[in-house]
Amino acid sequence: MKNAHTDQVVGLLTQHLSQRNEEVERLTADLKHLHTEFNNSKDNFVTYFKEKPKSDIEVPKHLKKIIEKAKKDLNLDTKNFYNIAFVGHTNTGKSSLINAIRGIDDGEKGAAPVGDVECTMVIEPYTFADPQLKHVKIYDVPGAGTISHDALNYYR
Ligand SMILES: Nc1nc2c(ncn2[C@@H]2O[C@H](COP(=O)(O)OP(=O)(O)OP(=O)(O)O)[C@@H](O)[C@H]2O)c(=O)[nH]1
Ligand SMILES: [Mg+2]
Repeated sequence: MKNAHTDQVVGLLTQHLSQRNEEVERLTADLKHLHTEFNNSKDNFVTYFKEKPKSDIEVPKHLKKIIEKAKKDLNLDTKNFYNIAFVGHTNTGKSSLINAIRGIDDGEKGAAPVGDVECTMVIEPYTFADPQLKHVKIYDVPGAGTISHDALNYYR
């Protein structure tokens, strides 16, 4: 009787373990897939940006003045760099996203400051340690919808 009971318990445990194993195998396959996708995206990113821009940006006539001012104020070099800005409402994760893309933790030296209260106060450029991305600058921009940056003017 005792043996039959033990056999039953062992049987149930074996079945449980086998189900868990299948789950782990499924998750491992998913992770591998995500890893491959991530690497492919990163390769595409690097391939696209590794050479400097072929030409300077084309500025529509009516924006020439404002672009010239922005270039001067931000020391913006559109001939040698791809300049990418992250804009959006405050507290929506712009700075966190920049840190993630650059592969550094929030709070690490050189990371964009991250926080729950209006955090980024001035436009700040960030570069990549990877020499293949030496022609890319990403700009962390203050968020909209605050007293200092009201949403209407911000998006304009
Ligand atoms: N749950 C969750 N929280 C996030 C995510 N990304 C960022 N956060 C948190 O959201 C808060 C604001 O993140 P920031 O990256 O500073 O947001 P921001 O858009 O740069 O904010 P401003 O500089 O004020 O414009 C922080 O507490 C982050 O930890 C996310 O994907 N999910
Ligand atoms: Mg920010």
